[in-house]
Amino acid sequence: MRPPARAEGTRARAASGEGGGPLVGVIMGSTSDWETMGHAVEVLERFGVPHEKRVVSAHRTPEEMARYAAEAEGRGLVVIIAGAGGAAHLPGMVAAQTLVPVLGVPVESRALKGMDSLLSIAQMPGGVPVGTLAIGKAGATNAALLAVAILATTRPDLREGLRRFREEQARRVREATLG
Ligand code: RP5
Repeated sequence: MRPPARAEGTRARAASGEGGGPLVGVIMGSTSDWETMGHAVEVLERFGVPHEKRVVSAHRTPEEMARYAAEAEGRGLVVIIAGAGGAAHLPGMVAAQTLVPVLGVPVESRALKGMDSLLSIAQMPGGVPVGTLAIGKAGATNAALLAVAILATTRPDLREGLRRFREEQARRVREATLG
């Protein structure tokens, strides 16, 4: 499958860090997922990564989901972060219809505390990968950090940003006081 010329151009732009359209797509199955998925967007904003956020439901708007996946590469998305809860089919069904890497975030469900979401996202059949993160806020945060790390393979500025982020995190642990 040869990527369209626009995708080639966007990849070059992603590599250089020049401005333009979104490089990371953050999608979620429902507005109720935003409380969790907002943490992914927060990280992308902190690193200055161009992104978009959208509700796309595998069950309630399957045609839109298919279109989003089919158009993702041509629109220049480099990574898709997909969050869903319960019967969490969104990340897998998007991954089935695009070559853009999909990171799945299991949203904590009320009934089963997100175990259903986790297993729905993690247990993909061999051949159609979804990079599955932890349930909830940690998963959303880490999905965005992984997206930044993927972009950082060709962006020294983002690599440096990640290095500073880790240093700052370590400093806070060392300086933590109890009681
Ligand atoms: C999933 O169903 C969504 O990802 C959400 O986590 C869950 C519940 O959705 P709502 O009923 O809150 O809209 O598709």
